[in-house]
Amino acid sequence: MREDGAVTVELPMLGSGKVRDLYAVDDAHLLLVASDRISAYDWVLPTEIPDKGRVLTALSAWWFSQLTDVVPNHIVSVDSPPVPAAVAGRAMLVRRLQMVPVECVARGYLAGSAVGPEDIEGQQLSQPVFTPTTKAAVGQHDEPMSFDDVVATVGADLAEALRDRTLAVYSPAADIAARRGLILADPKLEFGLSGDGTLVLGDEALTPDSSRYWSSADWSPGKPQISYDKQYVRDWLTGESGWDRATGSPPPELPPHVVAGTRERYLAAYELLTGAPLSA
Ligand code: Q0N
Repeated sequence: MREDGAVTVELPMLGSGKVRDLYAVDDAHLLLVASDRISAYDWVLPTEIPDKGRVLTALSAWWFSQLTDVVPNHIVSVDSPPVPAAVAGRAMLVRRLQMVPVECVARGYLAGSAVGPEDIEGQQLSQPVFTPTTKAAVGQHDEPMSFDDVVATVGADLAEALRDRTLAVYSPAADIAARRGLILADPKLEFGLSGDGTLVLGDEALTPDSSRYWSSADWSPGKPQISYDKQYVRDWLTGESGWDRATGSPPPELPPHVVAGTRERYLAAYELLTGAPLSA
């Protein structure tokens, strides 16, 4: 491990997102690594959150296992070889898929840019809606796609399958979250096709980085809802820290108490959902 805590994985890197990295293992497998990096307000913050990568990888793997009857997924293993020791616990060995270039959102509640002028921030929709977006490159924003846009991109059959599978995943996932006192507002799913044309759930799934989670007890439509995990760090950034994000200057380092508080929230979200603490 390097002095700054970064690790090198001796595999060809295929891509890197704000908080995750993807490596090639062989013709049929990839290694998807969740880092401890955290993003907020479109920035990757300069301070890492210890255990965040392990929490998100374990949570994603847990969700995949909860949903095996609803959708096949790309996971092969989380902790067995050939996962390099340097990324143990936060790397997922996955089957290589042909990814579908659509971000599939199941929207049960309105939040963020989905809130129109006539809408109430945080309101529940009478039924969940498929609201796909483009997959933007790093630094760009995903743009809404109409269903016809999806049809034009992937064809009618696949567009319908994406919509149906996305909504089919939402219903049991939202029920599971609700039993633990959490609202799953708008999960974003990525699908791929396996060699035989089967639609497979890929990427990370149903983590707080890819879906808004709200505490049911605190839900109060008409104002922005408190995100379970990141609100703490956002509040510090826009308050106490003195950072003025309007100037375009990068966010400051997080002080130890904010790192600790944020880490605890990620661990608590994992424990609340799965019913067990993350193993050491
Ligand atoms: C894949 N992404 C997007 C940056 C980009 N199972 C798979 N097979 C083939 N390709 C992909 C997967 C998966 N998952 C997914 N790009 C390629 C997401 N990221 C992930 C992290 O790094």
